[in-house]
Amino acid sequence: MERTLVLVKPDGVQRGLIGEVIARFERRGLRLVGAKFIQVGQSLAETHYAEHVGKPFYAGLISYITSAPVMAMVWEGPNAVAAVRQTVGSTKPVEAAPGTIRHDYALEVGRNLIHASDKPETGVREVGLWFKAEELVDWNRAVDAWVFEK
Ligand code: DAT
Ligand code: MG
Repeated sequence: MERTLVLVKPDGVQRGLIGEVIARFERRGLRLVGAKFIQVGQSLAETHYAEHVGKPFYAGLISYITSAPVMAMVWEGPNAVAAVRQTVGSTKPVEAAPGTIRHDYALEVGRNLIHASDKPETGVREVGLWFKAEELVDWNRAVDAWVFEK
């Protein structure tokens, strides 16, 4: 089953939106397999955002993600990466489709509430970066057969 990393970023935590984000993924049918509430250090932030080194917004991005606690989660399901990105919405909140999290709760790209892995390979890398194997739970829900076709 495909897995994806989701972070409720510091603005989402401060604004009391952790529950709202979780509720949307639960309703979508995705299965939670790991979660932790952490203060992100410099080194994890830099490794996570390595692809953005050198960009004009890089310094602001690192200070934003390390500025207050984040809620880190792993969600799984068929096409979990694409499904979560769709529910999250476009990077710039004013370009995000109505009904997406970024549209409904954000205005600025530098305060866009949430991170989600962008490709299945990124999901594998990011889940491995943020979670130890023993922090992830393999489990079955009673409703799985009504959400997952196979
Ligand atoms: P996403 O978070 O949708 O995967 P990304 O990986 O391109 O977007 O960028 C990571 C974060 O960096 C993004 O959530 C917000 C910030 N960012 C991206 N492009 C930006 C820009 N043009 N100006 C300011 N911040 C930006
Ligand atoms: Mg990204």
